[in-house]
Amino acid sequence: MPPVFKVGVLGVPLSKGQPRDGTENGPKALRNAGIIKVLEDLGNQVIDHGDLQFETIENDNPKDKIKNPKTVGAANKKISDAVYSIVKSEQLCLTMGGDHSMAMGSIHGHALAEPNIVVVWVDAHADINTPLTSSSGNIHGMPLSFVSKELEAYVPKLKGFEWCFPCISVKDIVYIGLRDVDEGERCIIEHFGIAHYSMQDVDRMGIGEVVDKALKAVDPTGTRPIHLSFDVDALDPAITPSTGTPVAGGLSFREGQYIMEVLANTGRLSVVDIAEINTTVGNSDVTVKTAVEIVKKCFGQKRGGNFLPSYGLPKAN
Ligand code: 5AB
Ligand code: MN
Ligand code: MN
Ligand code: MN
Repeated sequence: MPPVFKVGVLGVPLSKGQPRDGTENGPKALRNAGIIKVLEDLGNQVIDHGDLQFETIENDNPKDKIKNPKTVGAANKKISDAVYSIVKSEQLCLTMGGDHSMAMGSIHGHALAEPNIVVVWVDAHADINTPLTSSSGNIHGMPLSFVSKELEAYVPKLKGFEWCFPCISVKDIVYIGLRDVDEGERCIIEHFGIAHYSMQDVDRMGIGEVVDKALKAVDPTGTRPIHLSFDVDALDPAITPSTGTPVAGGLSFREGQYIMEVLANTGRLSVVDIAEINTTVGNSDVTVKTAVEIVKKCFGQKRGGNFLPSYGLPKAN
């Protein structure tokens, strides 16, 4: 029988962490694709918390290079509060983004509610630029630097982020799917010894060994709550073309599903972010369809088949 979860769904229509319009439509696109019913049909109890509403703060000028700091800071404070209360009420939280700056609030809220989390970051990118290493100034490439204790001394205090104190250790992070990492990010990964499995590792070891090693690296005892932050650009652009920063040579559909099935099987998933769908980049149907299939695997759907507790095996007479 499949595991059955109490799922709290939260829409996070955020786009100001990156330069393009369109990521704010992610939650609507997933809802229109029937995500709530899909989760319910797997036997889960779904509590829909609706979509957060974000303000665009006026005169939100760049601070040094950092773009939209007050708007992104205020939005992430709301995300943190919402995720905190969903986790506290013992729901497995699905946050539907939204650009990936959302993970700052999501991890923050999660860590406040569950101080012992590990973060599995599935992405082509490392998203650990500091405001000083970033060459784009886009906050969706920085969320992990704001929440990591070891990086506190490297992240300048910015207006709008006063609420965001570092709440995880870089030792609690593991990456899967990396293939576009900036110089400063690579330096951070090596300097602090952050666990990481790039596409080269996936090619060499296969996804089975990568996922085993990744989980052992951050949680050898297999006991800690898991925060999964899944950027759709981790997958190959052939299956998720509608995203702002696509990188060729990504995870296959099967590799993506495999990661999700294994994480669901741990029984320790506690928050799942799905980020960076951009409906205005090309025709988003394929991307949304892929995202729904991948998300399903986190919430109990198994490729080997499922049946609900209510299923009665028909007798011949
Ligand atoms: B995404 C880049 N490293 O900092 C930067 O899509 C890209 O959330 C960030 O992973 C990509 O701007 C952020 C060049
Ligand atoms: Mn990415
Ligand atoms: Mn990302
Ligand atoms: Mn992106």
